[in-house]
Amino acid sequence: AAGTPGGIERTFIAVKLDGVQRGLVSEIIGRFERKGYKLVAIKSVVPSRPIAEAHYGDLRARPFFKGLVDYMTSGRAPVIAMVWEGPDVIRQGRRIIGATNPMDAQPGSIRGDFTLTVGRNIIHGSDSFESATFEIGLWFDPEEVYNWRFTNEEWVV
Ligand code: RTP
Repeated sequence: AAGTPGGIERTFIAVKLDGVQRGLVSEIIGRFERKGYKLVAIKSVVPSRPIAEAHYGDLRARPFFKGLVDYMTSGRAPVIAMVWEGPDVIRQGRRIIGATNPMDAQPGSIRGDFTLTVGRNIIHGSDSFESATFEIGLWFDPEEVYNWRFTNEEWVV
């Protein structure tokens, strides 16, 4: 059930513009696909200031907040916003991504393999059921999230 660890969940994952600039979109999507997760929404978007501020609302008091929002909204590249679905995808997604600070991110994780500094850590992933619900609703209209099923028959012919 939604919100039960180990149950089918949805999470909001975004390749940030530094990840787009570095050509890591397919690498990041590939890691979630190969793990077995299902891509139920994706779009390329330059977030408005209100969306970026709401997305990072819990960091409003932090000294890097304005710089972070300026960067996200700069339009130097879009953000690739996605919703991924599957068992435990919120916590597992955070493991696939790795720790926020690249010094703490394990090799084999996305940040461990590709990032050097916390301010350019290329990807975002929701950190709880509550933030996933909030972020999916913030970045996507309901009709942009498409419910589909894996099948290994119908596509062959
Ligand atoms: P995210 O939400 O992006 O997955 O990151 P997180 O939960 O692992 O980390 P959080 O503490 O929520 O920070 C959000 C994002 O803010 C930027 N940041 N910059 N310059 C700095 O010291 C600093 N600290 C954090 C990072 O882009 C981080 O992902």
